[in-house]
Amino acid sequence: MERNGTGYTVRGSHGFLHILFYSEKIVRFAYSDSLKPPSSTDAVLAEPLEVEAGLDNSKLVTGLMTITVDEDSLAVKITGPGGAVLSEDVTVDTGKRRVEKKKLWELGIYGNGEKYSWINQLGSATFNYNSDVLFHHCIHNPLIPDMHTAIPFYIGAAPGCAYGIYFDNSYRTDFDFAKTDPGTISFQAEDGSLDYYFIYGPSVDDVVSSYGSLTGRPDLPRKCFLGYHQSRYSYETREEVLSIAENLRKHDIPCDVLYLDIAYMEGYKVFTVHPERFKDFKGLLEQLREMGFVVVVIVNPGVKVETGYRVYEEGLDRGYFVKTPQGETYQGEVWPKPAVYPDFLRSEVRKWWAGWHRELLDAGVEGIWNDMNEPADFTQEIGTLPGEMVHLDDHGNKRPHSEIHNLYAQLQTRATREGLEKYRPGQRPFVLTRAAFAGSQRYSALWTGDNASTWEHLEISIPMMLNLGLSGYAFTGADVGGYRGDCSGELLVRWTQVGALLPYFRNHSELGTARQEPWAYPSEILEITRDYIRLRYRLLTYYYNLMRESAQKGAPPIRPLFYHYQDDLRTYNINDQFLLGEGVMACPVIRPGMDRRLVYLPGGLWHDYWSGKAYRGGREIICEAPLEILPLFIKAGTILPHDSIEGAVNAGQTGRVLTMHCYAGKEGAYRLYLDDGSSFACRQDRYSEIEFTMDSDPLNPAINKTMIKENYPLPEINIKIHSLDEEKAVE
Ligand code: MIG
Repeated sequence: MERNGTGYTVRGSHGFLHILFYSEKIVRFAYSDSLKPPSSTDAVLAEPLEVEAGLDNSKLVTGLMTITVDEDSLAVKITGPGGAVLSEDVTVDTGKRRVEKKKLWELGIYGNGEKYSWINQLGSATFNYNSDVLFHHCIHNPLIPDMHTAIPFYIGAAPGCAYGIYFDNSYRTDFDFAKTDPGTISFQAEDGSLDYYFIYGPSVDDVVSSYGSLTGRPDLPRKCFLGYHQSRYSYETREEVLSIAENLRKHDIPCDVLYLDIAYMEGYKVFTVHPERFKDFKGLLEQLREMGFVVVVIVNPGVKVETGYRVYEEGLDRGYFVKTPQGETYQGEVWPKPAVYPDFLRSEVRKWWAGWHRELLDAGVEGIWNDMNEPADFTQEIGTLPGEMVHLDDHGNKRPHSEIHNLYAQLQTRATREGLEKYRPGQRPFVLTRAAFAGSQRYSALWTGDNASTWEHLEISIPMMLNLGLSGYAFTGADVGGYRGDCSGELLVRWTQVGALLPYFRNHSELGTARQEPWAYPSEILEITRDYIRLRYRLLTYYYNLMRESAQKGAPPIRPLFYHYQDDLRTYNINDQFLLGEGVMACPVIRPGMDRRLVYLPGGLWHDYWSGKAYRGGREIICEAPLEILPLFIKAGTILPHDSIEGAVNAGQTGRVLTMHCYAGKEGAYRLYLDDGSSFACRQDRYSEIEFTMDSDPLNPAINKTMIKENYPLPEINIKIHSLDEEKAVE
């Protein structure tokens, strides 16, 4: 092993291994056939650093880890503090771009982006190649591993120890988590390089945070996008959208965001608006804005092949579409029938695409929804472009679609975001995507695509979203009520209870299914649904603060229980409870006809949010949960801001009165952040921060308030103490 630039290189019998550090805890192992490491994908933002290390033959010793390399096979072994083995290769096959590692002490495997799986993926196998699954099968089915999104990153965890592995390869990758051989964890790529990062914990939180420093963190979203979104495939006319808006207000349902799905276009041509059905588009958006709504429209990558259509003709003239190996423009098919695909790999093409958003944004559109960006292609059996199609990069190099495929959506969202930044300057952009790759969290929120109105899909949406959060993706959600099929009233209520606590909260349904807006149901269903949409608005400032934590430190807003109780093995396989931040625990009902459920309370004291009763944790309890109750527990020591919105309207205006709910029984602290919720003024210090602390007195804790920064108008702030008095005696 020898020093090579900022890193180290080992020359083996079949090639070179480059070892590079990105922090004390992030080490890259990159195999190549020269003294140069392979180039990274677009996912990686960080640059290698000098980390102090001692070189001892084939051993590299840092303050934290010892890395030993077998000079012949280039197999790696990593030990951590105290000599514990953190990772150990069984075989490395650079030709196949395959590593087999010993399954060591891991009791849980988590992450892997968007997967139809239980939270713990130990014992399973998976692959990553973005797919418009619904085209062939019903997605979210345990037998169909295809998903819209590819994030080749997993976490291995056990009490006291955790690591992450990010495989930086955009081709199809396959992972086996001790499924085929209970003693082996392996990963492999179809092509490209064997280039991966080992991230040391020892806590899961450390791993997720480091992964964010490597691939980027999401920006703080506009506050209104944390509200409730109402959508359908499709609101087909301006009258229909207006009546949806009016119904939301009439029924007193808080809602901030409305969607226009593909029917708003003329003949599914992107960047057009249907001249009759959406006559006076600008006026419509204006009217909706006055009612407190922002509007998001869908923009798919497929460009209709049609003489005289500006986007097609200009792109064709400039050679901006993906080509065949023979150099012709590749033609596939999506909604507009014959379609061509912009080659977003080139910055010039992204800039051009960004420019096309101008008219929509000038008319008053405030967010863009990128669908079908796996990308979908109806002409191919595989549902997407053949791998040999050709992209051109900024240096004029040809790159096969099989390499760019998983990055395609990310490149589109990047272009979309550029458009929003350019034509809505001063406003934080909102982009929603269906397909994604590692790093996409920098550009867009993500929804998990075509689920169905079934209890199973409600159930699976929880581990799916938790694993996405562990994969660096903070702003995610599933279609509330389910997309395909008809949603029953009971399912809508239970799903809204979950959706109201997941980061991205949108009710959306497919063409031809039963109407899924809350007022399409009997009044009892409408009322409970509305109550939970209101609960979300009461928690809006809390949620906004959680998103800020993600933006700064990478911690996802929703967390599996083991995230904060890594030493408690009983939390390792809990799929139907989750934490919102550290102090709020949701225990939803996800089965029909159930009016109670088993709840695991981790160690500590917990307050029942609804009844005020308190419980000692470290055990299971049975909790009453009639249809109107989503069991919620607040950990003693939690200080939870509540917004005062009762009625509807524009989340941007919320937060005028905040009540800090202080849950007694343990000391606690909370730092409240406030800004205008929409612009970048916060980057110029236009924000306020207040630190609240509470002592451990169970009856009458003292609450202290310290102003950390006061550079944004403060709301009226009230304090409400939830004590542990005799009536509420701890059970
Ligand atoms: O295959 O634009 O997942 O949310 O409503 C249908 C119509 C295409 C798929 C998306 C869905 C959207 C629908 N789209």
